[in-house]
Amino acid sequence: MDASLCLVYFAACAATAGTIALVPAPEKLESGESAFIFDADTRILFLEDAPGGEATAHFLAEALRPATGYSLPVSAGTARDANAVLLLSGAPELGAEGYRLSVDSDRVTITASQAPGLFYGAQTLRQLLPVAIFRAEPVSDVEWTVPAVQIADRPRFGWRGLLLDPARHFIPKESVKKFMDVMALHKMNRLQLHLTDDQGWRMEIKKYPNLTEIGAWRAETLVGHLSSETHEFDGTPHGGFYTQEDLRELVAHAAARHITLVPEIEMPGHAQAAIAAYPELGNVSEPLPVLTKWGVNPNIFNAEESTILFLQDVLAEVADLFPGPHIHIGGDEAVKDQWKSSEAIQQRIRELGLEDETALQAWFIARMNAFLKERGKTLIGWDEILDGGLGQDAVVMAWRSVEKGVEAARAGNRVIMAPTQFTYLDYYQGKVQQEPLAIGGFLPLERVYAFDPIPEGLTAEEEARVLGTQGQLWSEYIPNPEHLEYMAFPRACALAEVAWTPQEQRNYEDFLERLGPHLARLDHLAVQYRPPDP
Ligand code: TNX
Repeated sequence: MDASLCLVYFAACAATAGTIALVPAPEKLESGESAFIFDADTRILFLEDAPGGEATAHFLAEALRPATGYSLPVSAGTARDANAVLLLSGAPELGAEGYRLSVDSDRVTITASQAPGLFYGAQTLRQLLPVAIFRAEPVSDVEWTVPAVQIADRPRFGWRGLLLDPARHFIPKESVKKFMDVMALHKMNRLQLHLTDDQGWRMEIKKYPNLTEIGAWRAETLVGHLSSETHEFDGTPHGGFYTQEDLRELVAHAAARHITLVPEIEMPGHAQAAIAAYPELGNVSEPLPVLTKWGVNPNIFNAEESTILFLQDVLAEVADLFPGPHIHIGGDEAVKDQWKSSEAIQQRIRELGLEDETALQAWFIARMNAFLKERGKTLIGWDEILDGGLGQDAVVMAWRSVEKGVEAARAGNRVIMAPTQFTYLDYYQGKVQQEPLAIGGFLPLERVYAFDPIPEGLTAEEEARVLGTQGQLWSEYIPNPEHLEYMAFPRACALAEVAWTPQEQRNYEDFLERLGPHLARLDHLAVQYRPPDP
């Protein structure tokens, strides 16, 4: 072969297959021969009926501006013009979140039947460009080439989630926003905010100001691991909370990225910060401080009618503020010691004609379920809410095991698979001696990738109840946003692919190959990820 032809051939390869590194991988991709090149005259056009077309067009123009230096004009198009990105309505067979993306030398066309699909098509387009597109500063020596492709894509699961825990260590709202930006790049669409726990209450509640005036602040924090022999404390107050105004800002930021926030208010356990603020919610007479260390804790809410009403008032403010359909009420690790020894609780159990403390917890959850239902919301809880019986309308987040999720699906409940074994991103991701202090466990990148949220042995009907999966970033040992990013990425990149890409198409070796260029994107976005092991 002529040497110059060979060069052309390799250059073409580099422009097409060689540079395509999409995370998560799409359902179908075919590479073509040519390429589209963005220049300062490229226009972004939404044809009138494109769902959410105007918003996505602006999002795309903004996303491309910093690195290219171009202010690409956005307008409502009428014709399929050349040198343009076209956003169109169509492809209903790909569902609400699916899209079609086609690139030739004249134009890029993204087609979707609903707004999320169009947005995900735009995210894919960003990843088809040279990785330098993710830089924050203008880059002059790059040609903004998009290889010719035909993509038809849609997610495997509708719930592609991550959990942030600002209760243990507060996370400033700007960091939550950056986190959402990176989530959206991975087509993740649910962000659970663990807003309350023993160590802090993080959401302003207008009716009960002490929740944040007192409950959002702890005197100091444990130094080192909870399991260390002698406990030392740092002597530094820690706290913070989101005002309702802050939360509205986060809701808007999420909505613009097709992310639904899932607020979590813990009950009846993990309640010490709330009890510190309003002692009548607890079971003991002595006052309690906001907790300064970690672990499972005996101080839980009582089950008086006044406490139920208090918590329903809180949920009413939560329901008003967060537009999403789901509210998480925790339900995990509610140690029953205080309920067993409390005369008032025992009296209550008899009054309600219940069998025991487990039945009382189930009754407690059922009260919240009924309340949320009246407000058009669906209750979610950790898998302990199955204990003692649960309404079929509640969604179960299986965390203790996949088996708990199977149990829930068989009981007729919808399930989100969030088991420690595959999705606890607070666990160690390498050798303990070589990693910063973590809670324990071991969850390397490969193991996250190996997760299949649909376990063996379910009927088709039960499988359909598995809504998806979620990664947890519990923050006992995650003191700041940089460390949060270190724990989250690249494991969340793997989880995004678990949640999005058809199971039969997933391949770890192939993922690792794409991860190389993908991490260059995260570098440009200043994400402090953990470099994968060589
Ligand atoms: C268990 S997961 C908890 C959290 C901790 C986490 C640490 C769950 C529902 N409860 O309170 O932060 O373990 O890995």
